[in-house]
Amino acid sequence: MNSLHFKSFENFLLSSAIELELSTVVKDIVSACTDISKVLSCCTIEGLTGAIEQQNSSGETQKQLDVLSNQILKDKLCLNKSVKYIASEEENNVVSASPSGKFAVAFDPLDGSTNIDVNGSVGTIFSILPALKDGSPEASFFQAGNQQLCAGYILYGPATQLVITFGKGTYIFTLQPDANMFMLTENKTSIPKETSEFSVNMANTRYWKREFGNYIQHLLDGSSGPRQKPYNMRWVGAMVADIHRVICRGGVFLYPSDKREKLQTGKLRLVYEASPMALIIENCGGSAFNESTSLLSVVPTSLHQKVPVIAGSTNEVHTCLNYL
Ligand code: P6P
Repeated sequence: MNSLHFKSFENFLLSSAIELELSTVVKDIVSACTDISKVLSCCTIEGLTGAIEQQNSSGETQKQLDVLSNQILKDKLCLNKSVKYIASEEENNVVSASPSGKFAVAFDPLDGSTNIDVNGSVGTIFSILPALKDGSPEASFFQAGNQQLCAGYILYGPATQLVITFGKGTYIFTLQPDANMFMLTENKTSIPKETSEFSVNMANTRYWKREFGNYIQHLLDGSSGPRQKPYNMRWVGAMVADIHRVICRGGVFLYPSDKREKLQTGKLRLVYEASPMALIIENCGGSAFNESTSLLSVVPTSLHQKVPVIAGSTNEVHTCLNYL
């Protein structure tokens, strides 16, 4: 079936009766990410790979493309009168845009950017919250994930895909580069409740709590162990790519808290990574928890706060939580 049979993202927004101002913000994010996709496709030729001599708010060395992707999104959103605040992994503080704006937008502009130098998959993760009329700029981002109006990611892989939810199902669109349009290729996707595939960085085994280590060991024991079936493992090293696989074919994505000084509450950031991913996953029948609570009910207390993430096929998520 050729792409003419697929509904475009524009038509999807119109037919879903998404509120007009929210639509303009989402379209600006998608437009900026289409520009990022073009930059990534020729970054090696343009000499844009590699790191720069500065760190982001989490103390991670920034890549040139982290900074450039952040700038593309910021420039676009600061021109949108409906955007009041912007939060980004690459910005220490909240950026104030239009004082009369209705929305607060948070994003990780280039998640998994260490994959760039090896032409691996990377992505942009975004979250849209109602901007609060009163309080500090940060206060608009200190809302639980279940207050999000929209969450999504763009996966820059063999195909560039947009995965998005407005709270009524999760939809997958694929970029048709010639037409510069995203076409609906998966309507109301659904994550299988059971899985035989887990996603974790096994190199961190020595840092895990005993209970989490037991959970993983029983997956590795396979048919001869208490789980009584074989498990497979995948780890791309970019949350967007690993979560996308979980959304497409099931699985459980695991980044627990560990004994390392900076990772005692996990590695992934709540506001612009875990919360949007949790809304996306819960809207296609999956589950997303820290090590005890639904991630959508966790209220951020700092902009770059980190959380553990146990997310994906519901039954496997709850089995893992029972170990913890
Ligand atoms: P590790 C990328 O740096 C990231 O924030 C996520 O996208 C990814 O899932 C995780 O960190 C990878 O962490 O410890 O395997 O390098």
